[in-house]
Amino acid sequence: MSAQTEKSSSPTAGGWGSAKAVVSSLAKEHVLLHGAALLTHQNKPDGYMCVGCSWAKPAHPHPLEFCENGAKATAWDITSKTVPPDFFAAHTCTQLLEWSDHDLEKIGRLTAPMRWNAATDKYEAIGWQEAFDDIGRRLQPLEPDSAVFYTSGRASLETSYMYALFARLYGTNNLPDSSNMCHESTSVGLPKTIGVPVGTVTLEDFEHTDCMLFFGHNTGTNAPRMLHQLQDAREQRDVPIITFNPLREPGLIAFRNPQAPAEMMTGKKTQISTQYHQVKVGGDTAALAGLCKYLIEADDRARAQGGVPVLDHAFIAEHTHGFEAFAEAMRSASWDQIERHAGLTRAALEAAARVYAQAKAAMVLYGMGLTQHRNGVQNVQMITNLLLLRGNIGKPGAGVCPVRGHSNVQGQRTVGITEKPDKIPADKLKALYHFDSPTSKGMNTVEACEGILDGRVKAFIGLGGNFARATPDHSRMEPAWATLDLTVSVATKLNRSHLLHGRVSYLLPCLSRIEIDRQAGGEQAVSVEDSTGCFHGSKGRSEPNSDLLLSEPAIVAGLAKATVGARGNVDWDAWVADYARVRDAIEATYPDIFKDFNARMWSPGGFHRPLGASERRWNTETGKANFVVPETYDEDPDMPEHDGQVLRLMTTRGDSQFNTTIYALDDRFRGIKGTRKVIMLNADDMQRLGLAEKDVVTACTVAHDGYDREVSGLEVRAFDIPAGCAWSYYPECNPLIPLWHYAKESKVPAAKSIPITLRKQA
Ligand SMILES: Nc1nc2c(c(=O)[nH]1)N[C@H]1C(S)=C(S)[C@@H](COP(=O)(O)OP(=O)(O)OC[C@H]3O[C@@H](n4cnc5c(=O)[nH]c(N)nc54)[C@H](O)[C@@H]3O)O[C@H]1N2
Ligand SMILES: Nc1nc2c(c(=O)[nH]1)N[C@H]1C(S)=C(S)[C@@H](COP(=O)(O)OP(=O)(O)OC[C@H]3O[C@@H](n4cnc5c(=O)[nH]c(N)nc54)[C@H](O)[C@@H]3O)O[C@H]1N2
Ligand SMILES: [Mo]
Repeated sequence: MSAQTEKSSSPTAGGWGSAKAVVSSLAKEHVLLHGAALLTHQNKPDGYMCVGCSWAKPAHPHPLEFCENGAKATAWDITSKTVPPDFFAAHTCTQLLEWSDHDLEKIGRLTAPMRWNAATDKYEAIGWQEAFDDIGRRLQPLEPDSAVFYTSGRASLETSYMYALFARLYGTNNLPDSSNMCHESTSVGLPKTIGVPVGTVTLEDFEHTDCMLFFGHNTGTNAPRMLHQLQDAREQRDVPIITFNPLREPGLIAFRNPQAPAEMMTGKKTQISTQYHQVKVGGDTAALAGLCKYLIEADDRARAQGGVPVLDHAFIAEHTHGFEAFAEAMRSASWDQIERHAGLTRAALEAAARVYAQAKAAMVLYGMGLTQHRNGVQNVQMITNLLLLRGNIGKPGAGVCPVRGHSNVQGQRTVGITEKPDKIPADKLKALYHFDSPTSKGMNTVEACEGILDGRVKAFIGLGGNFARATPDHSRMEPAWATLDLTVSVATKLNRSHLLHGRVSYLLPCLSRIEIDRQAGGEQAVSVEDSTGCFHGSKGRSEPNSDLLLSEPAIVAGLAKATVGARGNVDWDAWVADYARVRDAIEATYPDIFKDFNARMWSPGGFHRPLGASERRWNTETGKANFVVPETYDEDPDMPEHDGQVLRLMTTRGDSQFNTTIYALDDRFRGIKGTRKVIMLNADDMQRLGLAEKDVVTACTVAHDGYDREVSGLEVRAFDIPAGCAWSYYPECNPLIPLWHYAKESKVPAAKSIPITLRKQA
């Protein structure tokens, strides 16, 4: 409950375990030597950008600028294992549905375009042109809004721009993406408060900050390269790091740099968090309110006594709107209420607030622990409230840092992947392509699921990802896929979404970003945007896995030509021959962001997009940065009052996975081995519920909507987690999330607070 300083016995991220894991991942994919050579180019200005996370790529990289999990992602992509058409000849889809997620992807890279044959229930090889033509013929007669064009956040800026244009020329804004399940609470929350949809922190800010606060991000597993910046800040300038997380995540506790020989030999490690607060799942609005209340009341006292103010009143007066109403709400919030909802003591929250109050420049970093809640948008806005109180936006060392997920998820939004027509420059599209971009709002991820259930959606195109597995409510959703007329998946590896197909289904295998992309105009490069708003070029360096693979831009162009023909006068072939032309088109569409795109994409460290908030220009309705009064401290309106039986379940990633891609069954940092069918509980809750270590239980969702949602076979483990909370893995527990259990405003599924009860299995 209270602030804790680090004990030396705690687990450590990095270290020998990490180095060993890199070697073993390469060996498992039979690419030990080739992989090791390739990794020296990962995240380098002349190399390829890691297909894992979206953390910033420094201008002066480490000799080896990759982490254990980035190396795993690379090994997984360049594996020498392949899935030829013979494999599909030997297995029906129904048979393959019995396989685990891990087993399906582990078999290797897809090698040839395939079409599902209803008579045999098998995927069979087909020529590319025949596939494109048939897909185009089937899409053409459909009502455009009955087709969905999903994107997972790995596709490059070039591919994403082409794909969004294709969907709009076809006539729909149905462009949901993985961001709808991820940082959409950020994309909705930040524009209203600070007038930008993305974070303001850059790598340089880490060198100037005096304080970092982390909320709901598992940095050691999900953005491990950031540990270098945290280690530097701790060691060189003793910067305090305050973490709010229900779990004591090893990466946020201590780090041993696996690429620093001295640290490896001497066992030296750096303490990362100086305070660690195990907030209750869903308790962040309350915890942040506690910090804000302390600051505002301390400021009231200081000013009454003629002391030094705690708040930045000059900033508040010049740059913000709504301060008085917010301050009043915080003054009237009771500590009782705050402590109960946050699961933290007033003393602990005050200890954190005092450190924040002393920092000249502070930043807040956060992840899915904040956004994937019913109050996810409000959580994000509480963060900007806290920052605004001390003028911590728009000065060096300060700002907000939503740590994005997929390696180009932020960039896709920047170049048009969005279901919201007001987020795209329709006038520019009209000038360039002579068409009226559709004006009705498209479907986001949850709405696409609803449309699949109620029959409005007839065709689903997936550019990467594993939609059926990543989304909620599996037992309701899975049977519905068979009712679609057409499903098309552009993918590198086989996954469950490909097996849950429509009446006609295609599987189109593509190059990975790590592979050399040869086109008529020579070897091509692509580009991505990282979490700090910097754009980078990326050039593949590995020989493609099969001669039949096409690049993603080539596949999108093939589909577009066959479907929308000459509409828009786009010379799709010229774009595929030379992606620099696509970048010219991106620049013409978004001239302020992508000025001199082709020239600047190779700048070391990337080139930064202009952000008004970073210069204290506020692109909001009030023309100022807005304080927002929280509507409620109640974590979750779907959560029944605690009656001792209902637990709040959060579902997260483990160390050996990238989203639905499961590399192995271990979660090394958290000490879980050989299984993902586990549920971690507080020991007191176990006792009260009559459960013992290793009991096997069925988790059941508490929702009174007529559907039974269960996941069985979960082994119980006692874990250091706040009372009333439970933790298990994504995607195994996705069947428990009702489709309607999502963040208000952003519709991000509330994967971090599922009300469940447990039933002991015989
Ligand atoms: N190796 C690897 N890297 C990845 C990914 C991967 O799967 N593997 N996925 C990528 C993607 S798409 C994304 S979005 C990011 C995800 O990276 P994260 O944002 O770290 O996502 P999760 O793994 O879901 O972990 C959420 C964290 O929030 C904490 N948490 C849960 N509930 C709460 C809460 O109510 N309050 C607070 N304060 N904390 C809470 C959990 O304990 C956990 O530490 O990582 C990206 N990078
Ligand atoms: N319960 C729960 N659910 C969640 C979450 C959670 O924390 N809890 N997190 C949510 C979040 S943050 C996200 S981002 C989503 C992720 O949802 P998605 O982005 O849809 O899922 P991924 O698992 O990242 O997709 C993996 C698949 O992408 C394909 N792929 C990999 N590389 C490439 C490539 O280069 N090109 C193409 N075309 N295909 C490729 C492979 O076939 C692989 O099987 O899941 C969400 N779902
Ligand atoms: Mo994500």
